[in-house]
Amino acid sequence: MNNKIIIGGIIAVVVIGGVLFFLNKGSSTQTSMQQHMPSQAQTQTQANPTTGSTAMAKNAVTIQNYTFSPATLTVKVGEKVTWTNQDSVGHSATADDNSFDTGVIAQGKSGSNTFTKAGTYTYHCSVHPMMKGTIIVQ
Ligand SMILES: [Cu+2]
Repeated sequence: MNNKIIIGGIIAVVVIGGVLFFLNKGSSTQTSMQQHMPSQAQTQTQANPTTGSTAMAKNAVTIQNYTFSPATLTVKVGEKVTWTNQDSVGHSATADDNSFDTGVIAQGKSGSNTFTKAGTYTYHCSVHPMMKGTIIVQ
């Protein structure tokens, strides 16, 4: 009799454990989806509704060794430019005419701006004003 109770208890623990494992898997998937939410909210405050790896690959400027690379980038009207900081110090991409400002971007992070008007936009880093770059919007 006691053995049956113990075996029944073990089976119950295994079944409950299995259910909890799958529930946990489900919630961790949800968590990874939710992690995209803050970046979207952040982007919206910067008036850039679109995010995504495809957009990042295109029109990407890398900030490394206190340099914007490429220093001059040509894009089309309506396109988004993404700056990714590879330096351990923070940098920004700030328009000389203040028409856009990514804010200070930490190491490994990105900032972006969508250019809706044609023109030549010279910009600099607000932390290190000697860092300069140009976006040409056609
Ligand atoms: Cu800088």
